[in-house]
Amino acid sequence: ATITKLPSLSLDKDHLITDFKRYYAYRLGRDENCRSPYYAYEALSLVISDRLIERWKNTYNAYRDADCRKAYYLSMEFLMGRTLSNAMLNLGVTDEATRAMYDLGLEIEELADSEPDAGLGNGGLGRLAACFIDSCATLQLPVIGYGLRYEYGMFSQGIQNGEQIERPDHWLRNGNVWEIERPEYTHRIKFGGRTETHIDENGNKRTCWVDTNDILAVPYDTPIPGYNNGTVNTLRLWKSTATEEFNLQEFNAGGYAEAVAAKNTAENITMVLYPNDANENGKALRLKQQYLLASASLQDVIANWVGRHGNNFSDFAEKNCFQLNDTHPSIAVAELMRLLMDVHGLTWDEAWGITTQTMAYTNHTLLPEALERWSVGLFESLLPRLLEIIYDINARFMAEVSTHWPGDLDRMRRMSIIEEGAEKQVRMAYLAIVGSYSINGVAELHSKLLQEGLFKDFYELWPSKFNNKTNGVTPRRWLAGCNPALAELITATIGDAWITDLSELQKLKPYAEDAAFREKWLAIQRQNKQRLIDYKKSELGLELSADALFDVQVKRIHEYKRQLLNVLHVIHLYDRIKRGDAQDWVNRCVLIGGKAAPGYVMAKNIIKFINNVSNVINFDPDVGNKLKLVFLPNYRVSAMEIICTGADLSEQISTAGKEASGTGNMKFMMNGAITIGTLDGANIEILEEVGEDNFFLFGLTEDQVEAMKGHYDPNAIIEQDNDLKRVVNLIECGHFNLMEPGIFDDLVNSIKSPYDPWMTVADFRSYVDAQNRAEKAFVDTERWTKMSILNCASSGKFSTDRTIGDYNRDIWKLTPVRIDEL
Ligand code: DL6
Repeated sequence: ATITKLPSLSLDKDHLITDFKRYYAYRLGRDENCRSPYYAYEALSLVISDRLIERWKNTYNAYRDADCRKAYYLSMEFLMGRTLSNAMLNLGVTDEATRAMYDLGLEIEELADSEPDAGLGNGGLGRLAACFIDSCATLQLPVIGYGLRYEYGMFSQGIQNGEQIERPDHWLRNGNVWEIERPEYTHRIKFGGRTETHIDENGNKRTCWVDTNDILAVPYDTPIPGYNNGTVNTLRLWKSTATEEFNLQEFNAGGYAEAVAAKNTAENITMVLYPNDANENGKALRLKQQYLLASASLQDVIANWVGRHGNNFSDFAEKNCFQLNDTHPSIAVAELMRLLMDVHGLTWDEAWGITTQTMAYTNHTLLPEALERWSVGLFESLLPRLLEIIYDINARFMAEVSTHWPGDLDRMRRMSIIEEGAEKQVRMAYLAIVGSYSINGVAELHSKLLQEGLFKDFYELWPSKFNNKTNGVTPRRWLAGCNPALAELITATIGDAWITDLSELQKLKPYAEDAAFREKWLAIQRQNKQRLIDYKKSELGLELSADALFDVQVKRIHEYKRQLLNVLHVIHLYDRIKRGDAQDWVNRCVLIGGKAAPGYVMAKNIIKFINNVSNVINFDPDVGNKLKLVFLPNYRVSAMEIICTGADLSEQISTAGKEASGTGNMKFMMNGAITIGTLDGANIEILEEVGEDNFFLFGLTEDQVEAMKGHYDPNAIIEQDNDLKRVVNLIECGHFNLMEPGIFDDLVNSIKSPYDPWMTVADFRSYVDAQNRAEKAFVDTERWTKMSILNCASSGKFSTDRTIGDYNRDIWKLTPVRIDEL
């Protein structure tokens, strides 16, 4: 105890300066000749990190002393973005640190800007995990995040000749000041080999998994501070490494190169994040990643348990629960069974009882192609013991189905965890459902559609397992942090309770009628638009005007998200200008950003299309300032922090029934942008909160989309709509690819196909009408500002504090642990 007992570190400016200087000069070995802000960023981060670490220790001790129930959030992705600004905000030290840096002649924004994004995720699902752990810490809930420490995060996107190019994101190149390696908590992970059964000393049949190729999972911990509350939770990310004996064996046999190669094979597992958000990856390496996450995390929790309770697991389910973030970590169901039975000697029934009382599953997509399935052959060679357990789970489950629906073979076939066919597959989502006590979707409509469609059979069997947990975003990063000017105005008007209770924003509603308040609001929105323009100016070589309507769509590029519909509207506006139909014109700047999965040809084509259309429009003298189309390259968390504050109109235009929830929609709303959107995902709940007068609604409903299948006739729709006909004609006649004939043929054919699942053409007319309504509202600045204030004021529901409160009330049932502030 004495070697770690230290006086607590001060948060005041002078102490920050002293510590900063020490780190800068000694730890980093820099002096005044160093011009790079990066080292100043590192030095300040070390100063802040010290202050987090002492609270971290405190929190750890408090959880240990309380012997409290804990939840573990298992996720293949944690899209954290940058850490420094958020850590300072939550620690309540932003002002002192800003002044400290100022006294040293440094600008804190410049420092913060030199931090690389931790891009360990694809998009919504990974960012949700990051928002969740912020809220858990703020609500003082004992929740640990478990994930993978990818050496390379989400690729960095470049644009060459209008096309996406992918560059590796070696985000750890300069180290990572926020993490602490904890080799003492390393776990061994088995792959390959075979199983053996024998009878133990009590006469019970035991299975051993032998002759395996093992690797090690080494944890790296990152502190996750709550907002001004002394709590610092843990995000534990696993890195794979080779075992010592593996290297030695090869080495002693004279195979130095082989030993190094073996090390590489082991380290490859956590080398790179798979950049697909809506498609299964199907690669052995991906299955290895999933298993490594599940096994290392479960072993970690069990080791902790055994350290306190020995091999007595009778209270384990009372004290622990695991939330599976999507289907990716669902192998955890079988792995918990294996660990409890094979390693800790429990019977099947005991182990199954614990598993099904501790596992909870969140589904994040209705797209069947995104649900993980693994071939039985691959499973057999990589994880033979796990396959046996899955077969056993399935056999018992099939018996239950058959008791419930005697003789219904078709239903058994539909519900089986093992899909029969030329190549048998393991349906991982079904494994998660069978092994979990709770199954949730991420918005009302999504949860309903899971119950009525994708998981209908399971819902009929276990209706009480199913529930909804509408997503959110953390208001610390997505309002207080990214929009300091607006945050200050809000706090000056209604106090600062909104930062931890976002429903407080309601109190802004009356101020929508206050002209002086509106003026301040508008001035900030304008300033933020200018910040967005300046942020992109150097990259784009284009002058944008803050007077224009900023119409923004940023998200992964996918056909279901319908960036194409957006571009069809842009071309329609261009066509109007060219035809001289531009009376009462509203200048508009359309910004689109997002990454395409590297193997998704159509999505990459959409990026090329956006860039080609933008090249034609932006440099046409007839168009001038009336219309601009800009592709924002390399969309990521830190970019969104600027983009979402500078948008007027938020494009949420997916085909109804396809977007599980969306969370970008919430970030825009929170920052006062107004949504133009379909009745899809969380848009529906946004509309409910803000009301139809403050939302531009359009498009088919999910029911109508379903009903139209089989007699959808896009060519007839095009034929009957002159505006649309001209738009399609412009594309077909090669107006946007004069020097590159034919490159957009597939794209046009896709929207003209009666089998187009996204029904882009069907929503064109009502989209254009909604856009016209948006323009009318925008030119009436007073009305628009009122709408903007009311959007922000109505966004309280979309805080992850509310979401996590719901998870905790219905699924986790944890008791908050108060931590004494230092
Ligand atoms: O729940 C977070 C996020 C939702 O907001 C998005 O609507 C949803 O697409 C996303 N899901 C995924 C998983 N795969 N797909 N598609 O990223 O989750």
